[in-house]
Amino acid sequence: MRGLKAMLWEASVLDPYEGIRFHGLSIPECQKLLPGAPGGSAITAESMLWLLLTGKVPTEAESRQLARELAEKGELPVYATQLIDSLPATLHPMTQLSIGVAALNHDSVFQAAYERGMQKSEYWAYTLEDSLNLIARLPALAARIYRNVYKPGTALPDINKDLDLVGNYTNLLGYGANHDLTEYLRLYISIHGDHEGGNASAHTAHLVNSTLSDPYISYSAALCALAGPLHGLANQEVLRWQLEMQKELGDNITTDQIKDYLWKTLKSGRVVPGYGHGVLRKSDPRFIALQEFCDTRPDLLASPIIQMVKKTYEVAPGVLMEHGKTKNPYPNVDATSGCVLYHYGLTEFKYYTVIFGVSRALGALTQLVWARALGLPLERPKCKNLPSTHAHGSLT
Ligand code: FCX
Repeated sequence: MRGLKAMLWEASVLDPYEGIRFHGLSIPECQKLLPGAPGGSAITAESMLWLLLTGKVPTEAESRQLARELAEKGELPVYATQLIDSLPATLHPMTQLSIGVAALNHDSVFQAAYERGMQKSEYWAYTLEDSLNLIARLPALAARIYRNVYKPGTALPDINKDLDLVGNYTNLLGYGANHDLTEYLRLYISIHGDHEGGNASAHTAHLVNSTLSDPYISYSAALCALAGPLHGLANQEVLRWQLEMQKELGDNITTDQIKDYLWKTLKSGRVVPGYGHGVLRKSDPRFIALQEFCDTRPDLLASPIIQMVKKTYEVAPGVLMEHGKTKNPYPNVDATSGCVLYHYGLTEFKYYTVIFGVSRALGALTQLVWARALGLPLERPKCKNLPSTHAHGSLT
């Protein structure tokens, strides 16, 4: 279905050469226009959520009002904490997130209203309420998973009503005192929020919700798509791959050594994680924005893992072009996103896609609201059959 326009998506457009635009705004334009948190300059999740949902740039006051509203709804119900605490710490954090999000449909107002017999014209309003409630609860859910898997026995703070969503999330993860990491996560979460509707996670939410499944179970399904290594799990895979390279070749690695390592990866039949894309045909502007974040901070510039990302970027496109398979030899956002987290001490890379999952909710859920407001139908594409499967016994 590549290139076949088969979905309606209100909030963003992905151009192969320009990259993502959110309601017409490029990432640098969003960085200029969308309000940050008090004491910070990175785009807040609330500002991006407002833009995605309404098509308008919020004022600072509007963004803060939304932050307060989300913080007030942010605590997890007891049944959800008990469920998450009962899961084995060895279960992948993405599976735990998908389970937790699905379970929150216990409180779905959409499902309750559907049972009462609501009108079709009311679908969007209940979808909106469920979506905002879910986005509000994601930091507490995602942080509880992190605590259970990596820091068992430590206390989780309450939600601070004066903080924005990402401020609370970083605080709950135990990194609230690290201003740079909080700002990085604000940028990360806002620019990962939406990437047009055809990506596997957003598309899954759209498909499942078209059956009138509520937003919780629709987004839980989307998280299962995000958990695949060709999609969101790539940010975990990039770090694993970079660390393996570092272990084999040391810190002062040369670009020639990286070239050899890239060929070794390709010749073993593996993909180079963080490179290539289904739509993009140039370096991902999200990758560029995260690199620019690194360029303004001396500690990140001096970090061996960030230097390795930069050196890899110098040679990987050439190697991938020579290899000749991928249509896009340039980096996508995953080529750098996890490495910055690693530098800041958030080293548990199996957790990284959970952060992506907190973010992608902004786009995937707001577009469910529009799909229901516009009365989009049940999605049911026609299939092409293989003639041979109709013949009796042809598959034996
Ligand atoms: N390394 C090696 N081979 C690659 C490659 C890479 N980074 N990217 C693409 N190829 C190969 C494909 O595997 C395919 O090989 P095949 O003909 O033997 O099946 C061929 O090149 C053509 O693929 P192409 O059309 O360019 O890419 P697709 O749309 O099929 O796939 C992804 C796009 C992103 C899945 C692919 O580039 C890839 O596997 N990249 C590495 C994983 C990754 O970084 N994923 C994250 C993507 C994104 F940012 C996100 O969703 O988060």
